[in-house]
Amino acid sequence: MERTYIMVKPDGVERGLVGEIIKRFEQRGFQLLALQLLTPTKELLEQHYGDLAGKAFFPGLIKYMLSGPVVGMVWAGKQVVKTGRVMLGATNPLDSAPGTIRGDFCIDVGKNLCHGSDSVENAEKEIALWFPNGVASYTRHIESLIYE
Ligand code: 3AN
Repeated sequence: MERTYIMVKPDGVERGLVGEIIKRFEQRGFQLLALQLLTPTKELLEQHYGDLAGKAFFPGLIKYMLSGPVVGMVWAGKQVVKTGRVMLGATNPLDSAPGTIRGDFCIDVGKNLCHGSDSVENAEKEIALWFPNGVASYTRHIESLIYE
């Protein structure tokens, strides 16, 4: 089953939106495989955002992400990478549709609450980076209520 890495950023944790974000993925029918609260190191964030290193906003992004703990999660399900990003909304919350997490809860791109992997390949890389001890799988007994 496809997996994705979803992360509630420091603003989302401080604002008490962790439960709301988990709720949306649970309600949709995706399966929670891993969950952790941690304050990331600069090195971990520089690896995670490696492809943005040349951007003018990069130092500000790292500072923001170091401002407090984040909640990292692995979710599994059919097309969870693509659907997860639809559920988060556009990167710039001003372009995020109402009904999406960003479209419902934030305004500025530099405080956009959450992260979701942008491809299946990057999802697996991010899961390995944030959960270096591995992620277990388990059988759910409700699959027939969610998938045809
Ligand atoms: P996404 O998080 O939607 O995959 P990316 O990978 O382009 O978007 O950007 C990663 C993060 O960098 C965003 N979530 C946001 O926090 C920050 N970011 C992206 N673009 C900007 C920007 N123009 N100004 C400030 N921060 C930005």
